[in-house]
Amino acid sequence: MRSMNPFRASKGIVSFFMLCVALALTSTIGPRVARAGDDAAAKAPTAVDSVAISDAWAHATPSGSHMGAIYLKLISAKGDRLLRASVPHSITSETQIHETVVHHDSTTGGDTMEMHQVESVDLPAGQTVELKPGSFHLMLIGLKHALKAGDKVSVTLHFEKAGMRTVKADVRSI
Ligand SMILES: [Cu+2]
Repeated sequence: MRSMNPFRASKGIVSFFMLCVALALTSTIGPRVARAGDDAAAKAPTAVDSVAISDAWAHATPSGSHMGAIYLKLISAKGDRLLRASVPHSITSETQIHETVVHHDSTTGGDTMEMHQVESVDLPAGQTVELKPGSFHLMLIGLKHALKAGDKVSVTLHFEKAGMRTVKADVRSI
């Protein structure tokens, strides 16, 4: 069972980021278990149960914005799950794992995007799972201040097997 967010937008008119922000403003997003992507590209980490985390970055946000998003790449040697993520409360009130999905509407011929909060992200053994615009992302809700290009945001990831890992996400201009 998943609850669909009522917000929809035409692809190309509203950016993934802005869509994400708009969706996060609603409170009707229902969690569901996500299936991981299948972007198998990077090398597997060597240690058992370890998860390699790379390319963590966040969108710079306009001043006054209360929403942000963090993206990164994950690869687990033996298979794992990302259970939750957290960012210090000095930066944001809440951090959620979200997924954006694109649906093709055969009636109108256009594409629509919807975003859901997910309970976890599967990390199949040896496969790169990328949190990226238009897909999985970490949604920062209730930013205390704008994220400026060049800043670094500390993000702690909680894995089912690998435990807790903290990395720095580079803030990049949109
Ligand atoms: Cu989001």
